[in-house]
Formats: sequence, structure tokens, C-alpha cells
Amino acid sequence: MKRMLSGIKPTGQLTLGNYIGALKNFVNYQDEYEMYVFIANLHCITNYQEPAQLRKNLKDAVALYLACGLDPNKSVIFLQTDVKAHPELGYIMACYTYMGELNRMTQFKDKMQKGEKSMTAGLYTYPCLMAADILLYNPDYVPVGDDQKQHVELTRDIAQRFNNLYSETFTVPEPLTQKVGARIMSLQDPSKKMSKSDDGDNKGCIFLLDDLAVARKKIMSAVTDSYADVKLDKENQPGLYNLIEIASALNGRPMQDIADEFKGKGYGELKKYVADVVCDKLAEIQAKYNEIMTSGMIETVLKEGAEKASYVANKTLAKVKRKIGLEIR
Ligand code: ATP
Ligand code: LTN
Repeated sequence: MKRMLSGIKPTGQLTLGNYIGALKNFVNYQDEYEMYVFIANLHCITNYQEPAQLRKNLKDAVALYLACGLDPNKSVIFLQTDVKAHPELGYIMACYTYMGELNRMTQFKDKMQKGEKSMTAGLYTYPCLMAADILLYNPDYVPVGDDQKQHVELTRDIAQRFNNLYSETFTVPEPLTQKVGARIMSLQDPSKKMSKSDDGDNKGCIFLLDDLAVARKKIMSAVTDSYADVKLDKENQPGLYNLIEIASALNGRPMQDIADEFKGKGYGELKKYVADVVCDKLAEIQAKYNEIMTSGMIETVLKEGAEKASYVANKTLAKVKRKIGLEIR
């Protein structure tokens, strides 16, 4: 069985973008692959998080993973800080990464160009920790949204560099992105990714725990265009395209099918359809979430996950340290 690994960084509440671009796919993959999924809590603190809020976001993220269908009997689900090998290999990986490579990372460059003030060293070196997160488990595939592909490419480069320098140690992983839903856009500005952090008033971003009426309103007031003709035209009608993509990703209907059904009808009707699809999905997820939050199962899942993950991660770390010459025994 091929192995797959991915992580989510819950610096805020999980969004519909996270669900469509990441979580939903993990759930589909867990039957076919040996799945490792973790909450990247160390990655959260590259910028300041209010402690109580962070704690809540982390617990919510686990509950939502489970509510969305991730099954602890099929997947290893764990918290990054429960496996001590992550920061240790993260430091080691930083010693096999060049500053020039980190300078080229788009996510970092964008933040720099936007003139963000609190650029921490943790943010700069985070692709090294991400490489460690991945390489500790030797996965064949890393399912990610479009924006994370570059970091997985860097991970491949670091793995190859290490393998060449010593001997075959790491599996060189491949990033895996979906065709539909790899990049869900903001409902208010379809040229920008739907993101929990970029949006001042959150009108462009649907959260998995949004009140259904609020989510519906966000969709009904999504920015579209003035062509007044439902068509699949990503270039000229990106807002409409995004709405159709959201519905298609959630109910599996081909995008063209949905566009054809609403041809000649008003945008309002299409929006209502998309809102129904989204609200049905949110209702299903939220019902399970409420059950899980009161069940006490989160602690058990994380404890078992940490044990299984540590076993694999510690073996890889020991091998790496031996090869480098860090061990004297
Ligand atoms: P931010 O919203 O602050 O930009 P993020 O949501 O991208 O952060 P994560 O929560 O770590 O950061 O993302 C988890 C996964 O969800 C990643 O694989 C990411 O690519 C994917 N993802 C996030 N937003 C979207 C989106 N709008 N469309 C598709 N996938 C997304
Ligand atoms: N960097 C990712 C989260 C992340 C991750 C990983 C994803 C951290 N470690 C390992 C896949 C594999 C993000 O910001 N979305």
C-alpha cells in the first residue's frame, strides 16, 4: 500500500477552501492509501496567536477532521508537537537547505512584498520544518492545495540532496493536487484565494462552523459580473466559475452540467443552488462535529495517533542521525 501524508495549519477556523482543497480528498484517499494526517501546530506560531484561541482552533481542527470523515481506524491522526522528531529533523533539514531556496518561496516573498512587519525567523525557515514533517514518514504522495506545491517541490530537492550526499534515505515524495477545487477563490474577490486570514470582514470566506444562514448570505452576495449569462468562463466570469466549482466539488456533478442547467436563468437561481449544496454539506459536518466535541474521543484519537506516528518518525530520525555521523555509539 502506498503511503500518503498531509497537514493542516489551523491558525484560524477551517474554511470551505480547506475542506475542498484538502480535507475532502484525505477522506477519499484513506481507503486506498496508508494515510498520515496531522495538525501542524508548530507551523501556527510563525506569527502570534492568542493562546486560548489557538487551543480552541487546534481542538476544533481535530474534531472537524473526524467530522469530515477521517477515520482513526484507517488513518493515523496526530498533533505535530506530540511527535518530538518533527522539530529535531526540522533543524537538521535547515542545514541542508540554502537561503537562496528559502528566498524563492512565493508565500514568503509575497508576505515580504506586502510589507508585513512581523516576519519571524520561524516563518522564513518553515519550509524546512515542513520538509521534516513529510520526510519522517517517507510518503509516496503529499496531497496539498496549489499554494503548497512549491514547498513540496523544495522537500523533494532537499530529500534528493540528502540521498545523494549520504545514501538512499528518504523517499522522494510527489505533490498531489486535485483538478476541481485545488484553488477555491474568495467570494468577494475571485482573483484571490478563499482565505481565513486575508479577509477583513470574512464575507469572502465560508467557515465550516459558520451558521447556515450566514453561509447562505455569503454565497447570495458573492461578487459575480455583469454579463447576465451563466457560462463556464474562468477568464471573464471568475466569480461565477468559482461558485460552480464549489458546488461541483461538493456534490460531484460535472461543472459543465451545472452551468448548462442554469443557462438562460438568473444568477440568483444559480446562487441559491450553490447555497443549498453548501448548506447541506455544512449541516452534515456540524452535526457530527457537535457529537465528537462532547464524546471525549479526541484525546483517545490523538494519543493513539501520536504513538503510531512516533514509532515511524523515530526510526527515520535515528537513521538520519546515524548517517550524518551525529551518533557516537
Ligand atoms: P490561509 O487561509 O491563512 O492562507 P491556508 O488555509 O492556506 O492558510 P492551511 O490551513 O494550512 O492554510 O491549508 C490547509 C490546506 O488547505 C492546504 O493544502 C491548502 O493548500 C488548502 N487550501 C487552503 N485554502 C484553499 C483554497 N482556497 N482552495 C483550495 N485549497 C485550499
Ligand atoms: N504548510 C502547510 C501545512 C503543512 C503541511 C505539512 C502540508 C505543514 N506541514 C506537511 C503537507 C505536508 C500549509 O501552510 N498549508
